[in-house]
Amino acid sequence: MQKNGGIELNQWNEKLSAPAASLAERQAVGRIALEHKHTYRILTEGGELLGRVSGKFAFEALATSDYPAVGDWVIADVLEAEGKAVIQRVLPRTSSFSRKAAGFTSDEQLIAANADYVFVVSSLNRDFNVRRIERYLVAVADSGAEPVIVLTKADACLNPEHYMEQLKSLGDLPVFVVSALDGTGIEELLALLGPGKTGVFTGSSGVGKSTLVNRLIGDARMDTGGIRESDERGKHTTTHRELILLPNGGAIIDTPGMRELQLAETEDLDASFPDIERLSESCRFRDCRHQAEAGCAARQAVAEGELEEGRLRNYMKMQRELAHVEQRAKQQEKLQEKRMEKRTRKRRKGERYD
Ligand SMILES: Nc1nc2c(ncn2[C@@H]2O[C@H](COP(=O)(O)OP(=O)(O)OP(=O)(O)O)[C@@H](O)[C@H]2O)c(=O)[nH]1
Ligand SMILES: [Mg+2]
Ligand SMILES: [Zn+2]
Repeated sequence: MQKNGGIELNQWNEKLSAPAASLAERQAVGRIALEHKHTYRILTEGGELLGRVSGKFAFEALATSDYPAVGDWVIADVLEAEGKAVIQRVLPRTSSFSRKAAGFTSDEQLIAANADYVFVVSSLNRDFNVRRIERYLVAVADSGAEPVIVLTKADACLNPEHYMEQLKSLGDLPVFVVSALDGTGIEELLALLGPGKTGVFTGSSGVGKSTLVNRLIGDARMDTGGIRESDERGKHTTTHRELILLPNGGAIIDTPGMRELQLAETEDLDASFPDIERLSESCRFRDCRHQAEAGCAARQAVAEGELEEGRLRNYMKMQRELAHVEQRAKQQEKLQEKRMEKRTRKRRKGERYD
């Protein structure tokens, strides 16, 4: 049953049936489809609602990631007459795909919650960059979702093999070659996104994420934009993350193209670079930085053509970034502690004069 663009709950996560059964009167389970200025568009069985978090929710939320994100399942009080909702609770996430928030914080920004697949989307043209894909894979690795590589614009590419070849160094990953124009690979993508499954498109601006969403739903629902001729980069057409229901029961989350994906503190390179981690064990020095140290097994593997130099460099670059983010997080923690101490001291002083 789908009414008013409503969502059929029982085909989704089985875990949802429990909270759905214990709902209070005038409460509903819903899924966050969009967020704009702290207002959320929520898909429920009864249709779409606009909602905000309750005062208690806002009071208790400590980090940005405590707030609902696109893809989240929530429990909300429904104010039927107004078509509005007040979000009380976010249900436990099965996955969270995030990045470091912009600026000096070490805060994480949730891109999508409860996705089964993160589709790392790249176009088969000059904008293709295997090292960029490698970086996205690090962010997917600790998300709880499965990474899938999607190569777009197959219709405009004479030699997809040239690009496929470069992906080999990333290990064994599912790769889809698609075209939103002539329909190549669309059925295969849809097959992954059956009832109860959610995917999220991520990748640079202009790679064709929104065009692909439109093709998947067979409707020009998302705005799409052109690309610059000079470098085939996009114009940042999509500005909001949005979850869209697919006719065959799945869901896809479209996201704005990113300039560069910033790694969050929690990220760990081991999972994405098992080859380099393995080599490191044979380096003479335990804390080898694989730069100019004697007896470096990683360098030797590069010299022998067993490891791509670009891959090793990318690994080292991300290692430096993560060290930096971690340091910043520690500094912030200390600052926070000091603030709390000061507050407690002030309060005690106050008490004495009471
Ligand atoms: N030839 C060809 N062009 C495509 C295809 N898919 C998308 N494009 C074109 O690529 C351009 C960018 O497409 P969008 O879908 O807006 O790209 P996007 O990834 O959503 O970009 P942002 O929203 O900025 O992140 C548009 O001009 C599309 O027409 C395709 O399969 N083949
Ligand atoms: Mg877009
Ligand atoms: Zn080494």
